[in-house]
Amino acid sequence: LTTDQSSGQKYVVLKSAEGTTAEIFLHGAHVTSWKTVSGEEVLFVSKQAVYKPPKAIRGGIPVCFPQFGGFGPLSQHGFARNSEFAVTDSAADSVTLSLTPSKDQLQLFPHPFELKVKVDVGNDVLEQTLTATNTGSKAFELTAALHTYFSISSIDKARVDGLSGVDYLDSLQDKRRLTENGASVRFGGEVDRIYLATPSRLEVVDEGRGRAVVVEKQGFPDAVVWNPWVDKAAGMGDFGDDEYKEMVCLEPAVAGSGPVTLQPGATWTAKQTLSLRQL
Ligand code: TA6
Repeated sequence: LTTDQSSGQKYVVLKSAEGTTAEIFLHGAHVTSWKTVSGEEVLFVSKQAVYKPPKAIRGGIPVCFPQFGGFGPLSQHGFARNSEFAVTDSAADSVTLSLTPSKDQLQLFPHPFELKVKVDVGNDVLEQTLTATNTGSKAFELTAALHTYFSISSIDKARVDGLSGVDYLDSLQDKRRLTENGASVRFGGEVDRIYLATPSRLEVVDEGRGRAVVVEKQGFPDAVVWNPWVDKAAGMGDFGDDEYKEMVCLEPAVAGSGPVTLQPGATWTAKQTLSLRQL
Protein backbone atom coordinates (compact mmCIF):
# COMPACT_ATOMS: atom_id res chain seq x y z
CA LEU A 1 0.00 0.00 0.00
CA THR A 2 1.25 3.49 -0.93
CA THR A 3 -0.01 6.78 0.48
CA ASP A 4 -0.73 9.61 -1.94
CA GLN A 5 1.09 12.63 -0.50
CA SER A 6 -1.40 15.34 -1.44
CA SER A 7 -4.64 13.55 -0.51
CA GLY A 8 -3.38 11.16 2.20
CA GLN A 9 -5.37 8.42 0.49
CA LYS A 10 -4.00 4.89 0.15
CA TYR A 11 -3.56 3.09 -3.17
CA VAL A 12 -2.22 -0.17 -4.53
CA VAL A 13 0.31 -0.39 -7.37
CA LEU A 14 0.15 -3.45 -9.67
CA LYS A 15 2.81 -4.53 -12.15
CA SER A 16 2.70 -7.37 -14.67
CA ALA A 17 5.71 -9.53 -15.50
CA GLU A 18 6.11 -7.54 -18.74
CA GLY A 19 5.92 -4.13 -17.01
CA THR A 20 2.29 -3.03 -17.46
CA THR A 21 1.29 -1.06 -14.33
CA ALA A 22 -1.96 0.05 -12.67
CA GLU A 23 -2.90 2.10 -9.59
CA ILE A 24 -6.05 1.51 -7.58
CA PHE A 25 -7.19 3.78 -4.73
CA LEU A 26 -8.97 2.19 -1.77
CA HIS A 27 -11.33 5.18 -2.05
CA GLY A 28 -13.95 3.85 -4.41
CA ALA A 29 -11.78 0.83 -5.47
CA HIS A 30 -10.90 3.39 -8.11
CA VAL A 31 -8.44 2.55 -10.90
CA THR A 32 -6.63 5.84 -11.59
CA SER A 33 -3.82 4.65 -13.86
CA TRP A 34 -3.12 1.88 -16.38
CA LYS A 35 0.21 2.26 -18.19
CA THR A 36 1.41 0.18 -21.13
CA VAL A 37 4.68 -1.74 -21.05
CA SER A 38 6.17 1.25 -22.90
CA GLY A 39 4.96 3.55 -20.09
CA GLU A 40 2.06 5.25 -21.91
CA GLU A 41 -0.95 6.20 -19.73
CA VAL A 42 -4.19 4.84 -21.24
CA LEU A 43 -6.70 6.34 -18.79
CA PHE A 44 -7.64 10.01 -18.26
CA VAL A 45 -7.72 11.65 -14.81
CA SER A 46 -8.55 15.33 -14.45
CA LYS A 47 -5.75 17.54 -13.13
CA GLN A 48 -8.43 18.95 -10.78
CA ALA A 49 -9.60 15.57 -9.47
CA VAL A 50 -10.34 15.32 -5.73
CA TYR A 51 -9.09 11.99 -4.35
CA LYS A 52 -11.18 11.79 -1.20
CA PRO A 53 -14.72 11.82 0.16
CA PRO A 54 -17.22 13.20 -0.54
CA LYS A 55 -16.01 13.42 -4.16
CA ALA A 56 -15.49 10.52 -6.53
CA ILE A 57 -12.18 10.80 -8.37
CA ARG A 58 -12.85 12.59 -11.69
CA GLY A 59 -11.40 10.17 -14.20
CA GLY A 60 -9.91 6.67 -14.21
CA ILE A 61 -12.63 4.04 -13.64
CA PRO A 62 -15.37 5.09 -11.18
CA VAL A 63 -17.29 2.04 -9.91
CA CYS A 64 -20.97 2.99 -10.23
CA PHE A 65 -22.76 0.65 -7.76
CA PRO A 66 -25.44 -0.26 -6.61
CA GLN A 67 -26.81 2.21 -9.15
CA PHE A 68 -25.88 3.76 -12.49
CA GLY A 69 -27.01 7.36 -13.10
CA GLY A 70 -30.58 7.92 -11.99
CA PHE A 71 -31.59 4.29 -12.57
CA GLY A 72 -32.67 3.67 -8.99
CA PRO A 73 -33.53 5.40 -5.67
CA LEU A 74 -30.04 6.66 -4.80
CA SER A 75 -28.15 9.80 -5.82
CA GLN A 76 -26.27 9.75 -9.15
CA HIS A 77 -24.12 6.62 -9.60
CA GLY A 78 -24.64 5.16 -6.12
CA PHE A 79 -22.24 5.25 -3.17
CA ALA A 80 -19.51 2.64 -3.92
CA ARG A 81 -17.35 5.25 -5.73
CA ASN A 82 -17.40 7.38 -2.55
CA SER A 83 -16.68 4.54 -0.13
CA GLU A 84 -13.47 3.18 1.40
CA PHE A 85 -12.84 -0.42 0.27
CA ALA A 86 -10.72 -3.00 2.11
CA VAL A 87 -7.98 -5.05 0.43
CA THR A 88 -8.93 -8.72 0.81
CA ASP A 89 -6.38 -10.30 -1.56
CA SER A 90 -3.29 -9.06 -3.37
CA ALA A 91 -0.38 -10.15 -5.52
CA ALA A 92 2.14 -8.31 -7.67
CA ASP A 93 -0.24 -8.16 -10.64
CA SER A 94 -3.63 -8.52 -8.96
CA VAL A 95 -5.71 -7.01 -6.12
CA THR A 96 -9.18 -7.70 -4.73
CA LEU A 97 -11.04 -4.99 -2.83
CA SER A 98 -14.25 -5.42 -0.88
CA LEU A 99 -17.12 -3.21 0.34
CA THR A 100 -20.04 -3.95 2.62
CA PRO A 101 -22.43 -1.02 3.13
CA SER A 102 -22.18 1.01 6.35
CA LYS A 103 -25.15 1.58 8.68
CA ASP A 104 -25.72 4.98 7.05
CA GLN A 105 -25.60 3.44 3.59
CA LEU A 106 -28.03 0.73 4.66
CA GLN A 107 -30.41 3.53 5.67
CA LEU A 108 -30.34 4.68 2.04
CA PHE A 109 -30.20 1.22 0.48
CA PRO A 110 -31.71 -1.31 2.91
CA HIS A 111 -30.15 -4.35 1.26
CA PRO A 112 -26.97 -5.92 2.71
CA PHE A 113 -24.46 -6.94 0.06
CA GLU A 114 -20.78 -7.60 -0.43
CA LEU A 115 -19.17 -6.02 -3.51
CA LYS A 116 -15.77 -7.30 -4.63
CA VAL A 117 -13.70 -5.44 -7.24
CA LYS A 118 -10.81 -7.47 -8.66
CA VAL A 119 -8.18 -5.83 -10.89
CA ASP A 120 -5.54 -7.80 -12.79
CA VAL A 121 -2.82 -6.53 -15.14
CA GLY A 122 -1.19 -8.52 -17.95
CA ASN A 123 0.83 -7.73 -21.05
CA ASP A 124 -0.81 -4.39 -22.03
CA VAL A 125 -4.06 -5.75 -20.55
CA LEU A 126 -6.22 -4.57 -17.63
CA GLU A 127 -9.03 -6.78 -16.38
CA GLN A 128 -11.64 -5.59 -13.86
CA THR A 129 -14.27 -7.88 -12.35
CA LEU A 130 -17.24 -6.92 -10.17
CA THR A 131 -18.84 -9.58 -7.98
CA ALA A 132 -21.86 -8.66 -5.86
CA THR A 133 -23.46 -11.05 -3.37
CA ASN A 134 -26.86 -10.46 -1.77
CA THR A 135 -26.09 -11.18 1.89
CA GLY A 136 -29.57 -10.17 3.03
CA SER A 137 -32.91 -11.96 3.21
CA LYS A 138 -34.75 -10.05 0.48
CA ALA A 139 -34.17 -9.76 -3.27
CA PHE A 140 -33.06 -6.35 -4.53
CA GLU A 141 -32.48 -4.62 -7.87
CA LEU A 142 -29.16 -3.18 -8.94
CA THR A 143 -27.82 -1.17 -11.86
CA ALA A 144 -24.07 -0.58 -12.29
CA ALA A 145 -21.30 0.64 -14.58
CA LEU A 146 -17.53 0.83 -14.92
CA HIS A 147 -17.45 4.54 -15.84
CA THR A 148 -14.12 4.40 -17.68
CA TYR A 149 -12.39 7.62 -18.82
CA PHE A 150 -9.97 7.03 -21.71
CA SER A 151 -7.16 9.46 -22.57
CA ILE A 152 -7.40 10.72 -26.16
CA SER A 153 -4.81 12.69 -28.19
CA SER A 154 -7.58 15.10 -29.27
CA ILE A 155 -11.36 14.71 -29.36
CA ASP A 156 -11.59 15.28 -33.12
CA LYS A 157 -9.42 12.18 -33.59
CA ALA A 158 -11.50 9.96 -31.31
CA ARG A 159 -14.24 7.52 -32.26
CA VAL A 160 -16.09 4.59 -30.69
CA ASP A 161 -16.56 1.54 -32.91
CA GLY A 162 -18.94 -1.40 -32.55
CA LEU A 163 -22.23 0.42 -31.99
CA SER A 164 -23.49 0.83 -35.54
CA GLY A 165 -27.19 -0.08 -35.78
CA VAL A 166 -27.53 -0.30 -31.97
CA ASP A 167 -30.42 1.48 -30.19
CA TYR A 168 -29.61 4.04 -27.49
CA LEU A 169 -31.31 6.31 -24.97
CA ASP A 170 -30.20 9.91 -25.53
CA SER A 171 -29.69 11.54 -22.13
CA LEU A 172 -29.63 14.91 -23.88
CA GLN A 173 -33.15 14.32 -25.21
CA ASP A 174 -34.86 13.06 -22.07
CA LYS A 175 -33.74 9.44 -22.70
CA ARG A 176 -35.43 9.39 -26.13
CA ARG A 177 -34.77 6.06 -27.89
CA LEU A 178 -32.86 6.33 -31.17
CA THR A 179 -30.78 4.05 -33.38
CA GLU A 180 -27.08 4.62 -34.09
CA ASN A 181 -26.88 4.99 -37.86
CA GLY A 182 -23.20 5.96 -38.06
CA ALA A 183 -20.42 3.45 -38.63
CA SER A 184 -18.68 5.03 -35.60
CA VAL A 185 -19.65 7.42 -32.80
CA ARG A 186 -17.72 10.69 -33.16
CA PHE A 187 -17.71 13.83 -31.00
CA GLY A 188 -18.72 17.25 -32.35
CA GLY A 189 -20.52 18.33 -29.20
CA GLU A 190 -21.82 16.92 -25.90
CA VAL A 191 -22.61 13.20 -26.20
CA ASP A 192 -24.41 11.30 -23.42
CA ARG A 193 -25.97 8.05 -24.64
CA ILE A 194 -26.89 4.70 -23.12
CA TYR A 195 -26.53 2.07 -25.86
CA LEU A 196 -28.72 -0.96 -25.22
CA ALA A 197 -28.00 -4.69 -25.57
CA THR A 198 -24.62 -3.91 -27.13
CA PRO A 199 -21.99 -6.24 -28.62
CA SER A 200 -19.50 -7.63 -26.11
CA ARG A 201 -16.53 -6.14 -28.01
CA LEU A 202 -16.22 -2.38 -28.57
CA GLU A 203 -13.28 -0.11 -29.39
CA VAL A 204 -12.20 3.40 -28.41
CA VAL A 205 -10.08 4.45 -31.39
CA ASP A 206 -7.50 7.25 -31.14
CA GLU A 207 -6.57 8.09 -34.73
CA GLY A 208 -3.98 10.53 -33.42
CA ARG A 209 -2.08 7.81 -31.54
CA GLY A 210 -2.70 5.15 -34.22
CA ARG A 211 -4.18 2.73 -31.71
CA ALA A 212 -7.43 1.52 -30.25
CA VAL A 213 -8.35 0.35 -26.78
CA VAL A 214 -10.37 -2.86 -27.15
CA VAL A 215 -13.13 -3.13 -24.53
CA GLU A 216 -14.44 -6.67 -24.05
CA LYS A 217 -17.26 -6.92 -21.54
CA GLN A 218 -19.25 -9.72 -19.93
CA GLY A 219 -22.37 -9.26 -17.80
CA PHE A 220 -22.80 -5.64 -18.91
CA PRO A 221 -25.51 -5.52 -21.62
CA ASP A 222 -25.32 -1.75 -22.06
CA ALA A 223 -22.57 0.74 -22.85
CA VAL A 224 -22.61 4.46 -22.04
CA VAL A 225 -20.77 6.94 -24.27
CA TRP A 226 -20.07 10.36 -22.78
CA ASN A 227 -18.20 13.54 -23.53
CA PRO A 228 -19.26 16.63 -21.52
CA TRP A 229 -18.08 19.15 -24.16
CA VAL A 230 -17.69 22.88 -23.41
CA ASP A 231 -20.62 23.85 -21.19
CA LYS A 232 -20.70 20.77 -18.95
CA ALA A 233 -16.89 20.88 -18.68
CA ALA A 234 -17.10 24.49 -17.50
CA GLY A 235 -19.73 23.47 -14.97
CA MET A 236 -17.60 20.79 -13.24
CA GLY A 237 -15.35 22.10 -10.47
CA ASP A 238 -13.14 19.00 -10.62
CA PHE A 239 -12.62 19.12 -14.40
CA GLY A 240 -10.60 21.61 -16.47
CA ASP A 241 -12.50 23.76 -18.99
CA ASP A 242 -10.48 22.28 -21.87
CA GLU A 243 -10.15 18.73 -20.59
CA TYR A 244 -13.13 17.54 -22.65
CA LYS A 245 -10.72 17.64 -25.61
CA GLU A 246 -8.57 14.84 -24.19
CA MET A 247 -11.01 12.23 -22.93
CA VAL A 248 -13.86 9.92 -23.93
CA CYS A 249 -15.94 7.81 -21.55
CA LEU A 250 -17.02 4.32 -22.68
CA GLU A 251 -18.78 2.64 -19.77
CA PRO A 252 -19.87 -1.03 -19.69
CA ALA A 253 -23.17 -0.86 -17.79
CA VAL A 254 -26.32 -2.49 -16.52
CA ALA A 255 -28.64 0.49 -17.05
CA GLY A 256 -31.15 1.10 -19.81
CA SER A 257 -31.76 -2.58 -20.47
CA GLY A 258 -33.19 -2.85 -16.97
CA PRO A 259 -31.85 -3.73 -13.52
CA VAL A 260 -30.45 -7.03 -12.32
CA THR A 261 -32.59 -8.64 -9.60
CA LEU A 262 -30.37 -10.34 -7.04
CA GLN A 263 -32.05 -13.05 -4.96
CA PRO A 264 -30.96 -13.64 -1.34
CA GLY A 265 -27.62 -15.46 -1.33
CA ALA A 266 -27.20 -15.04 -5.09
CA THR A 267 -24.14 -13.52 -6.78
CA TRP A 268 -23.92 -11.25 -9.84
CA THR A 269 -20.64 -10.89 -11.66
CA ALA A 270 -19.54 -8.74 -14.61
CA LYS A 271 -16.20 -7.75 -16.06
CA GLN A 272 -14.35 -5.62 -18.57
CA THR A 273 -11.09 -6.61 -20.23
CA LEU A 274 -9.13 -3.72 -21.75
CA SER A 275 -6.36 -4.32 -24.26
CA LEU A 276 -4.62 -2.40 -27.06
CA ARG A 277 -4.67 -2.78 -30.85
CA GLN A 278 -2.39 -0.86 -33.20
CA LEU A 279 -4.30 0.60 -36.18
O1 TA6 B 1 -21.42 9.12 -18.07
C1 TA6 B 1 -22.75 9.39 -18.08
C2 TA6 B 1 -23.13 10.32 -16.91
O2 TA6 B 1 -24.27 9.81 -16.29
C3 TA6 B 1 -23.35 11.73 -17.46
O3 TA6 B 1 -24.74 12.01 -17.53
C4 TA6 B 1 -22.60 12.63 -16.48
O4 TA6 B 1 -23.45 13.00 -15.41
C5 TA6 B 1 -21.46 11.72 -16.06
O5 TA6 B 1 -22.10 10.44 -15.91
C6 TA6 B 1 -20.67 12.19 -14.85
O6 TA6 B 1 -21.43 12.04 -13.68
P1 TA6 B 1 -20.74 12.49 -12.29
O7 TA6 B 1 -21.77 12.22 -11.23
O8 TA6 B 1 -19.48 11.66 -12.12
O9 TA6 B 1 -20.38 13.95 -12.46
